[in-house]
Amino acid sequence: MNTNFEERISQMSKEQELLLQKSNTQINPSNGIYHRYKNPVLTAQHIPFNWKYDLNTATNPFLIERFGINAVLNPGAIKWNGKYIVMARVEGIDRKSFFAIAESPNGIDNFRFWDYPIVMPETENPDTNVYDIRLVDHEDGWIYGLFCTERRDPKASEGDQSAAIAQCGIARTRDLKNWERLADLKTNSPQQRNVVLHPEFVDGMYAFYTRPQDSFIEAGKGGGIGFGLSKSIENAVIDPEIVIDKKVYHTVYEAKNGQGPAPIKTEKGWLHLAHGVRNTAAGLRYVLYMFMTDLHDLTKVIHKPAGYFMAPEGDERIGDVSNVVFCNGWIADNDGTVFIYYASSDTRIHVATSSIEQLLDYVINNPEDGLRSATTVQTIFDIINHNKSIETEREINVHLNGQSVQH
Ligand code: M1P
Repeated sequence: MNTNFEERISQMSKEQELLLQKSNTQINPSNGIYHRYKNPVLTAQHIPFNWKYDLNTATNPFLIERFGINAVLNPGAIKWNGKYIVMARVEGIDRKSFFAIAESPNGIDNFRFWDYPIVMPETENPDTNVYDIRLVDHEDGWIYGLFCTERRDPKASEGDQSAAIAQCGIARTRDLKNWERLADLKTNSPQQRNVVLHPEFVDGMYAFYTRPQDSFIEAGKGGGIGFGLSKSIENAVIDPEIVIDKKVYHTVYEAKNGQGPAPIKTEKGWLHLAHGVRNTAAGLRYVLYMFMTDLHDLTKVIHKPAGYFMAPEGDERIGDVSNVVFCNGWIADNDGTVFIYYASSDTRIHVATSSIEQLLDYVINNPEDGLRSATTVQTIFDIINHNKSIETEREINVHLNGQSVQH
């Protein structure tokens, strides 16, 4: 039987090579805060063939895809050895997620996965699922990866096969290839997701952003972005855990929120990117928002523009879990460029570029949420009136300049 084995491999390789080499272009005009790009930077189609196919005609005469990849999403990110590295959450068709690293020379295209996915060691209590890693180059000299580890709730009844407990797994590495797994983070919360390590010591201790939550999906009376310190990273324990950025009624983060990547240090304060969730008739809607904390008091939010920084747009709105943008990785280059790696609808990864200068302007000068329709109208009035005064000034200048020309 002719299965066109060689021909199919050759065609698939050519198509994938075209995809991997495709250059990315900025979408214009931008909103002044960041640029989106035309193509996603990583998708399930970027996964190497030899992860999925047995390429031996003798053992796989039909060239059957032996294992499928469902999605590539929510990556941690880091600049390492001059390369833009993303550590993606790769989800197999079996619904298990694992981590795999892809690198790019310029941060916006030509991302290629390394030869093998990452082997993440387990603790004595094996993870059922691991996802959403945050990479941090800590001042102690290690690169840490904090991620969500999910296991079936041991108290769940036999009939309930979806009850899970999410906690924070911690691992560290020096080369991004060999990982040392440490004990899972201990807090007083029954559920933890979106835990992020702060890159600097605080009072000689490791500092964490957390997201305490009552149940697996619902934040309940928990929720908000928490903060806590631990003397040890090998056996990290946080107590107390205080909430620094709460969920708030009738905002884009009224149902729950969570810290994105580790914050970026600037001369004006720490820049934070986070996600906010609200419920709608069409299900949960995930957007990104920003805020800034004080340089010396990480628990003090000093600026927070109203509403979202980024919401799903166009094709981004559709996917496995539609109406979602999620970010757990960004890279700030020495020249001030910021690469924001975000996933859309739990399916694919995109990049947006900005700069520290633009993000500071946005976070410091964009109006805060007044939390009422009337204050929103006042905000718009302020902008219009400011523009009117500029228009009037311009008219006066034109008039005066015109007069001086006549003299
Ligand atoms: O499906 C959207 C996101 O849901 C979870 O985020 P959170 O913990 O804030 O609810 C995570 O599973 C995340 O991976 C996913 O993108």
